Amino acid sequence: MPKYPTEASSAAISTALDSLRAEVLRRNPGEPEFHQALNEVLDSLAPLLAARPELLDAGLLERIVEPERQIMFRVPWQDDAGVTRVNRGFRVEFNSALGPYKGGLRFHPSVNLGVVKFLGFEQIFKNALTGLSIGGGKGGSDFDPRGRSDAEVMRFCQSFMTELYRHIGEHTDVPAGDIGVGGREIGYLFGQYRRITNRWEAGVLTGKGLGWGGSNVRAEATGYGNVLFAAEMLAKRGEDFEGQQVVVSGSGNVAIYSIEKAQALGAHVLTASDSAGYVVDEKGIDVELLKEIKEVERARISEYAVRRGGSARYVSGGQVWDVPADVALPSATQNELGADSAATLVRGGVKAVSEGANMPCTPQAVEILRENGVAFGPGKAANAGGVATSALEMRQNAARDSWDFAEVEDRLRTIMRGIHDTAYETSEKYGAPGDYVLGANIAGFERVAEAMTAQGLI
Ligand code: NDP
Ligand code: 2IT
Repeated sequence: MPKYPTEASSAAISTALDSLRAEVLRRNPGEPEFHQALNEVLDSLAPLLAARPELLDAGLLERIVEPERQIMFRVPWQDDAGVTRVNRGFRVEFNSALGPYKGGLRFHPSVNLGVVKFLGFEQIFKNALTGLSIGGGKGGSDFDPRGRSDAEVMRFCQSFMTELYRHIGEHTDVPAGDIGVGGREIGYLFGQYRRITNRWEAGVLTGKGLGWGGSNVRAEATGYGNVLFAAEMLAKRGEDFEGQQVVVSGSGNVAIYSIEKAQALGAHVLTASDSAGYVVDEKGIDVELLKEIKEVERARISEYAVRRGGSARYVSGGQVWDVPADVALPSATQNELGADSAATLVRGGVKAVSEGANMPCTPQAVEILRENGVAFGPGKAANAGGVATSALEMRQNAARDSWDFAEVEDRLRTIMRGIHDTAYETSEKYGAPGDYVLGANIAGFERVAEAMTAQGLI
């Protein structure tokens, strides 16, 4: 049984955590997303540190908040008019105690070092929670793929990989997709890696095409996994997805496959969105139409309402959280669901919120959901199905094998149930049953901390 903090030890722990926060702020100025992600983890750790004070030794906390390596590089490329463009590329190799650095690449104009560090930091604990052998990293660029031709995206990817290739490898660092990086981009990146290195090294990237080393279910995995996680949270309350009204934000990879899986479980999914607005469809989102518009045509979500006719309407601006629902699945981007939206969801009777995106709920929103007894699945647990399936892709690549859809989905289901149960049981053990934020942070942290301790001062 854990020892609970005495007055004195709890004071010592909060002093240690506060001075760490101050030091991280001082050394990493102007990186609000990184500070936010860091605070969320540190806010959860006091009960663990009280029970296991040895985790405060050997500078463990100081090491865990400092990336092992941060790479920033120039990415020059030529647009279709022959004009030279210059973007910035990033790869933050945060922690490799559990395995090669693993995490996606994001191409979006909002990407900067602080955003990549927030995502890389989250990824450490997310990857630990999967129980698989993957460290944490993240990368990307402030390149904006929107409105760029296929040829421009290819030239950009080739230039990006011309620097990145020297830092990655199947045993070193294994990137994948994230916002703005899907199957098309992974294809161009893999092609350039292969060309430069003269190696057919499948395990260097995940999210590859099914015909050349990709895994079944990887495209679906994050959305499917998030819905499976939410289903586990609902089951704890004696409920399931059948007949539930669901709101989903975003209309990219995670949103589309969250909608598909929620519908397969009998839910009525009302919304999808992009950065310009959202659609509400009283008949339920037509996921095949959504895929056609977003995956094939790469058009805007407003187009969905035009094509769908009567049952759907487009709301320019505004947010899906204004639509009353039983379950909310934020699946677009960080800090897209704030305090006002959380209060609106609570007024609408929401029972569960599960984060398909990384850190989509602000800390104030999470607090409101918690105060109102809403089941809340934090991204590092709820959206871990994507990276877990990436690890399954690496496993198939290493064995030069390929598993069928049902087998990979079965494994994904088992992994998501395991993540849910680990987070839940940890929350119980530390006196906060059902607090998945606390449970996920402690369980993820503990696994990384034990590996780092065992491996000595590195
Ligand atoms: P996509 O690029 O496929 O889709 C992103 C969606 O989010 C689009 O609808 C996009 O709209 C919207 N969006 C992006 N940025 C903003 C913004 N600043 N404001 C409003 N809307 C925005 O990305 P994914 O679906 O892959 O990723 C979505 C989220 O899920 C991210 O937080 C990502 O980190 C997370 N995630 C992804 C995983 C994966 O395997 N892909 C795994 C785990 C988490 P628009 O087109 O208008 O920009
Ligand atoms: O945020 C994430 O977990 C991802 N973008 C997926 C990372 C991966 O390596 O599959």
